[in-house]
Amino acid sequence: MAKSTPGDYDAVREDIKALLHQPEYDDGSAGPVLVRLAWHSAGTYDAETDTGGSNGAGMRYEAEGGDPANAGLQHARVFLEPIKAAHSWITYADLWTLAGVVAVEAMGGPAVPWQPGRTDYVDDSKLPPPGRLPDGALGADHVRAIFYRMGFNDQEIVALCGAHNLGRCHSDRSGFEGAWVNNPTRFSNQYFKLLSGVEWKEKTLENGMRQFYYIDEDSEEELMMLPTDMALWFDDKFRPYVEKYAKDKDTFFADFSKVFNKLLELGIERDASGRVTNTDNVKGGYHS
Ligand code: ZEM
Repeated sequence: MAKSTPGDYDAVREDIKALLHQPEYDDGSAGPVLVRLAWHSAGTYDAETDTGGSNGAGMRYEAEGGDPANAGLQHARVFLEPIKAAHSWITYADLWTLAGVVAVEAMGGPAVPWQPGRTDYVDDSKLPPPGRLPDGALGADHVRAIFYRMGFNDQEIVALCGAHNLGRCHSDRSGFEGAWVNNPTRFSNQYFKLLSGVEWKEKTLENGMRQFYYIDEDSEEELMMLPTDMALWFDDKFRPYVEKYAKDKDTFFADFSKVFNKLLELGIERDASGRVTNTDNVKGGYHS
């Protein structure tokens, strides 16, 4: 990996793309876990207190990184270390979010607008408390409480959850097991097609976790849904968006691009030229 001039984000993008291929890792790709890293780095945002979010890369610290919801994301951070070593000028907060958007596009998804300027400066006594990320075992009320807190509406929630086209659950991380779709390294609207199109049955794993399953007729592969995924289908206000995205891949891609960018910008303040103005990242009360 060649060193780069500060600000050469294209060089960083190229190096991220080159590391996505990981023959020894899940489905041969680091892509899905990098998307999850970007999401969890930002998904702690609380609009009311203007705390959390991707600014500060707080997951480097035990207080945030040790949230059980973040189990397994050390793999994603380790994948990115050689990139940080070669391009030491990029902040972790920018690198983690950029890796997510590069991975989405490289796996066949939409281009997602991305702006740099996040800081790694964080007052570690003010890290977001554990419990700000969603719990897959719960239902629609919980999903709304978590995502409304960040400032998203129902349509945006459904679009964001379409990221479950990618990757899989690991019993040693979340306790859930399996992938949502047959080809979990290809970004598509297959998740919505399956959610709306086939019959899901509930089961309890040996570890006591409840999830939903469907045996794909062609591949005979068992696919899964979390209780929160099923909630998007059972809920009268979420369901129309699931149906729309199942039928219309282009609309899903356009909406996902917008909302993933919005997620990664939560808590980042910019001036008219796009420069980040809150690089001290110390305001707000994280203990409310
Ligand atoms: Zn996920 N997600 N997620 N998610 N997620 C998992 C995996 C992945 C929820 C959730 O509990 C889980 C969003 C929303 C929500 C990804 C992206 C995005 C796993 C499995 C769980 C349990 C973890 C494991 O065991 O490794 C819940 C409850 C959500 C909302 C209600 C949003 C929004 C995402 C991005 C925009 C991705 C890519 C994965 C796959 C990770 C991997 O390692 O393969």
